[in-house]
Order: sequence, then structure tokens, then C-alpha cells
Amino acid sequence: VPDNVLHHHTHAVASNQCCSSVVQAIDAPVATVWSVVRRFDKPQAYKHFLKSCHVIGDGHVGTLREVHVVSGLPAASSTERLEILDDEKHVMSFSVVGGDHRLHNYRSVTTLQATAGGAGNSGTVVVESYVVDIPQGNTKEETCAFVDTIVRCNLQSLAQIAESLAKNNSKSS
Ligand code: A8S
Repeated sequence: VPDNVLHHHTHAVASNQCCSSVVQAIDAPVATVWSVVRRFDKPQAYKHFLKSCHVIGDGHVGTLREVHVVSGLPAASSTERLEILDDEKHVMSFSVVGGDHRLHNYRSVTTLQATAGGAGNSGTVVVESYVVDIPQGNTKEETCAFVDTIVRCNLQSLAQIAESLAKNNSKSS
């Protein structure tokens, strides 16, 4: 991973916080993956723990969204602010600014990079890193395990969606 990408994944981490990252290879071009990731207004397209999203703003940095979470999780809703949306460098970042859940001060950064994919096709490597406060009564390890699981699920789902979009795109061209 090049330096210009690494700096996005270098977080200041306080002693009451934890930080981790998840990497996902996707067999689809960066443009296809980015078309899904860049939709700050539609995170439920690939985040299956979310059931709805309402946006306040025009889609630029500072736009807020309120997402509602499916039942069975220790959360109901989350209010999130768009921090970075770079269509050239393929970097997106949001922070959690409120809501009814235990992940206070959550902030994540997602970067995409082109690689050689399967069968000579162009592929993408997605890196998603985050920092979050460790909730009262939990350890650092428990917090990272919980968040890593959510992020890994999201990125696996992103891979499936982007790979199926890429297949359909190559059929029609
Ligand atoms: C994301 C990442 C995470 C989302 C978490 C970690 C969350 O939406 C869910 C459960 C919670 O307990 C916290 O990229 C919160 O969305 C699924 C509501 C923030």
C-alpha cells in the first residue's frame, strides 16, 4: 500500500480508544467499486445491518445521514457526517456524531486502489480503517472484534455487489 494511501489510515488513537483495519480484494474495477462506496446517501446498498438512511445535505463534505439499524444489534440508529469524498483518489470517510448505539466517536476511512484482478481483469483492493472509543464495560479486544466483524461483513457484501455489477457491465459492452 503506497504512502499516500497509508497516511489516510494513520489515526491518532487515545488511550480510551481502539483502532483497526480490514482489507478486501475485489474482482471488479475501481470505478465500479467506487460507484457503490461514494453513495453516502445509500449505505444500505451494501451494509446489510442498515435498513434505512435519511440524508440532510447535498452530498458534499459536512452532509449528515441518519441510518436505522436492523433488529438484533445493540443499536437502533446512528447519525453520521461525511468527512472526505475524493472522487479522484477514491477516498471516503465518515464519522459518527450521534445516535442510539455504543460506538461513540467512531470514524472510518475507506480507500480503493487498482490491482490486477482474476483472469487478467482489473481488480480493486479496499482498505477500511477506523478508530472508536472503547465502551464502558468492554475491552479493547472485544470492541475491535465487534467492529471488525461489521466492517468485514460490509466489505464482503461490497465485493459481491461490485463483482456482479462488473459482470453485467462487461456483458453489455
Ligand atoms: C459502518 C461501520 C459500523 C457500523 C456500526 C461499525 C453500526 O451502524 C452498527 C451497529 C452498532 O452497534 C453501531 O461502516 C452502529 O457502518 C451496524 C449503529 C454505528
